[in-house]
Amino acid sequence: MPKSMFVKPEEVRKSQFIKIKDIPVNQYKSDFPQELEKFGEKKLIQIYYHMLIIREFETMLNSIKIQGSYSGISYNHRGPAHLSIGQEAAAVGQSVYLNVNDFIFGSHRSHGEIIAKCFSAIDQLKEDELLKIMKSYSGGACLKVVEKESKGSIIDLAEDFILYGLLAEIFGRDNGFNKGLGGSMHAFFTPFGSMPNNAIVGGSADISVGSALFKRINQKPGMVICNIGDASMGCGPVWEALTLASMDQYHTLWDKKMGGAPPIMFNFFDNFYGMGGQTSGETMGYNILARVGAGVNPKNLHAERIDGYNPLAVADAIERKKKILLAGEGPVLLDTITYRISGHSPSDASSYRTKEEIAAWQKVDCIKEYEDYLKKNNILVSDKVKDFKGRVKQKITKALKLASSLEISPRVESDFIEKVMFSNQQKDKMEDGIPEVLIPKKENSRVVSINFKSRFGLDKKGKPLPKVKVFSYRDAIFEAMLYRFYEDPTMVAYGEENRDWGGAFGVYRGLTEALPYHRLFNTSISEGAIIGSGVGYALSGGRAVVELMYCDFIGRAGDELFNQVPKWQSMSAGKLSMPLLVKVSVGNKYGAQHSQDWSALVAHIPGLKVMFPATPYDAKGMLNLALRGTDPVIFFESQKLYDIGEHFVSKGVPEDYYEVPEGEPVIRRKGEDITIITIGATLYPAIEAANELEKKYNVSTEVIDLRFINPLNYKTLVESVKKTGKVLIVSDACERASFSHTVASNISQFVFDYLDAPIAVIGSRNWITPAAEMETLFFPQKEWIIDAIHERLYPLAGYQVKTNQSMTEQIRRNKFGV
Ligand SMILES: Cc1ncc(C[n+]2csc(CCOP(=O)(O)OP(=O)(O)O)c2C)c(N)n1
Ligand SMILES: [Mg+2]
Repeated sequence: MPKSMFVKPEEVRKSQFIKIKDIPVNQYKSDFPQELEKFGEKKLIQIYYHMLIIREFETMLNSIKIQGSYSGISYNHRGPAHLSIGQEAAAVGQSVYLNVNDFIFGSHRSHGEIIAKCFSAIDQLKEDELLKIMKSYSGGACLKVVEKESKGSIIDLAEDFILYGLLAEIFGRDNGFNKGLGGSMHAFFTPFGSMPNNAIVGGSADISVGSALFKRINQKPGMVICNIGDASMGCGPVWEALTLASMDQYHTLWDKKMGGAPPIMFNFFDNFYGMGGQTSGETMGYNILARVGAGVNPKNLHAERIDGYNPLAVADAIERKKKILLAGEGPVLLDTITYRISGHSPSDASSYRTKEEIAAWQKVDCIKEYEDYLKKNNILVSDKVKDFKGRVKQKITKALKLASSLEISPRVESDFIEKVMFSNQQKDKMEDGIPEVLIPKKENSRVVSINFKSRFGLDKKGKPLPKVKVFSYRDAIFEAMLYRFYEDPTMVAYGEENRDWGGAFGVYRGLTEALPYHRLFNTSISEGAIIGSGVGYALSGGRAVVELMYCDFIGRAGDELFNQVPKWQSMSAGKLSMPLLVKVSVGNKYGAQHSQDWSALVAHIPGLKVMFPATPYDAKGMLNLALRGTDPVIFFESQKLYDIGEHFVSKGVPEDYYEVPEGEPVIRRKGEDITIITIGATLYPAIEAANELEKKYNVSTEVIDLRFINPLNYKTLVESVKKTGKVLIVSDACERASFSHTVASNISQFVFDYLDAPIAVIGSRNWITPAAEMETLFFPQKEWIIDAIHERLYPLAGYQVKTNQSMTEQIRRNKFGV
């Protein structure tokens, strides 16, 4: 809690009632003369036309999925198609008042939203702007295909471009918006403000908040809409996103000039169903979804239920809410009721609803009702309707013809995916500009105190210097953070206790005095949204450092870490980059839920870079490397190391900027007989073991600190093993399925012929972490390393084991799962 805000007992203990304001439900009143004046005839007709396009696009896909053909063209689409037949008015009405700078994120059911947003942009942009976008997108490949077939205007061409690009994406083709790597549920087209759509229910919520934070913090124009379904209101990350988006601090603590809260609208396309679960009445308790707004902030999130079967009611709401958002008074919640006539997916037999219910909604079909409305008011005539329908059918048929042909629309080369797993760029700053800071670096109190510290951690006799005198691992991280904050104007850091507290474990102490609130802030205890919003911030163009405090809290941000952070660069075929650093700290002393090294979990996920420095030199050099890159990095720290000084680089930790070469393990101690590979803090017991082996048994041990988990160059390891033939790998992670086993398995395969014995893996016991006083039973100790070497690799003359590290014991432990 900032000291500037006083929690007054007499205030908070006062007796009172919370008054909740009314939440409007379907308050829009149709008034044609007014609507005509407001939208103009052309726009009113465009709305109709855009709805028809979406309906036909989805009808075509339905026909392809169910019958294998449409309009005489046969095609077998093996992938998904979550259709939005019935929901067109909600999508088209939404985009009427959005421009290219306004972003929409969506769900698995977003073909309609993509088309609506892009067609609206086409109507707004000038012809030369449209051409420029189409010519530059994927080197003009998509344009070349549609150009051949299009004889109409630039607008006509741009419409074909969108329909073809989207369909090619759905069919997994090189000319798709994301070269077919996104597919139906993840298609998007950023030049028109159509941002990533997410196959994880509610997945877009926190990402959208991050994108809105990017706009607010970097003073970018426009707003952000998060389109999600009514059932996603049951998802934890959605609640976390609502919380993060409505933190008081945007008004109480952030500089007024920033403009208030992030401009985010949570728009729930409320079709009353999840897949088969009925939200209101069965799986949720909100009765009317908009009610939820009342629970989040005193403004009820400006919540409203609106009639998403009337495109003009939707457009009206967006126009009103946009003003609120741009004025920094958001967030906004919209409960946009709609109905999907189509099944959840083409295989859905609609066993959970009656034919009568579907028929009742078909009777008030949003396109038919709107068509009748325009006809009644003499804006549309039957002949024109026929023309439109003919044109629409022709356009969709053309898109299908082009996208279904493997000759016209091939797939990407087989090695393409590998090329886009990482962006691998180096950028000092994500955008030009002067970073906003509060004081010159040299005036920072921590910088001043660091000046009095020794940048090497050992005295002349090789003994560690007292902690207060030494430049520590913690200081190293601080220096790298401070450096990049003063270089990259887009860089922000946030998480729990990031500001006044000094960051988890005091690592950020000194940053608060250096940075304004909008660059360094505390968040709600919302691990999912902390990481997810980091994804949105990074893919919108900024650099973010987000923090999980303890590694154990990875579980709370599972989807974000496993599905969102790693995948958007490659699912966008490299069109998005992800300069996002996730800091996680491996604990000890705090027992079973605060002491786990889960490096293996993230090592398993393609698309993440994973680093684990064990020394101050590496902590600074690796963080420097990560903070100049454009890829997502999971940066492990160990609480056993925060106070430690530099023991290995005798010149100490440089004051100047430097980077550690990516993926390269480092030899900490040279040796000839045995190789010990360490991950994280086990470097230190390994060095102790190596010293003892040398001194007492004349065994020469090479100790290699892995420091990188992914990417990882095996060259140094392989060379060492070729020399010694004996390997032990040790880390603080529980032994079973640890990353050490991956390294062991790889080395065994790479240099099997050189090995004298099977590789020994030592990890923490496959237990809960016990109390601090009992931790030596759990974490690998020097003795375990020597015992394992004696038992499995290199019998030591006259040695008596202290623990049982034998193979028989390993077999026993496995048998009992411990
Ligand atoms: C986290 C997660 N859980 C479950 C699913 C499977 N699933 C896909 S769509 C869906 C229903 C979503 O309902 P809603 O959010 O209302 O969107 P709608 O499908 O109605 O558009 C479910 C359960 C998923 N994709 N992600
Ligand atoms: Mg739904």
